[in-house]
Amino acid sequence: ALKGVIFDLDGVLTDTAEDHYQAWQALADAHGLTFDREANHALKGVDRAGSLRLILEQTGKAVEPPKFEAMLAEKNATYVARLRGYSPANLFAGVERLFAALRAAGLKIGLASASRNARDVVARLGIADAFDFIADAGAVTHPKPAPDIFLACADGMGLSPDQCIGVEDARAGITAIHAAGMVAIGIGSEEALPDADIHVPAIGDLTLGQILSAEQETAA
Ligand code: G16
Ligand code: MG
Repeated sequence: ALKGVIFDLDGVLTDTAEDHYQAWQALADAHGLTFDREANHALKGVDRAGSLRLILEQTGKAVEPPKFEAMLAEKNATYVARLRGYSPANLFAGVERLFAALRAAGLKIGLASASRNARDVVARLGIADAFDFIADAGAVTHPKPAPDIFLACADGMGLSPDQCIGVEDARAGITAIHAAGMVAIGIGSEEALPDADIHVPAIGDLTLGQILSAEQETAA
């Protein structure tokens, strides 16, 4: 039976996905790398180093490790500066209502973000205390699309993977949820997330009823 729901952060609970994009765009512009909003889709849910590798591949450019590390730091500095403006007003509509419904149903709530800034973001959003467990992206071996962060989150909540369901807005994240043996709820269109088990346009549209029936359909 379902015992826990594990949420992605960027693009699911708040719109940091846009700030990640703007920070990568600024880095690309400063270094003459080929990048735009379209190319950014491939980066969603992908960790920091993996994202830069993708951008460099697209440009057909290689950089030495010290320069690579410096570019990661530069992107993160831009991103962190953008986070300073974050407050509870940046929490997507409907998140608190959904969390309250999950709690009332006795379900645990977990966070499985690829972001090393995740703790800071949820603190700024005012929801740090809403989670039974926040998985540490810095502590897992393989980033999404590997299952590690979702498995670590289930484990941290004291649950087995088959007792959990995952919520994601990125293809890499949906793949990670499935690799962890969990049902995957996609926030976004069927075109954007062809592998998700069910789709809702935004987190505010997701109900406890949908979560429970998604779990049952796939378990049957
Ligand atoms: C997020 C974003 C990615 C970002 C990654 C790492 O993952 O979707 O675009 O590259 O975190 O973030 P940071 O550079 O802050 O460590 P998620 O899993 O929350 O969607
Ligand atoms: Mg995301």
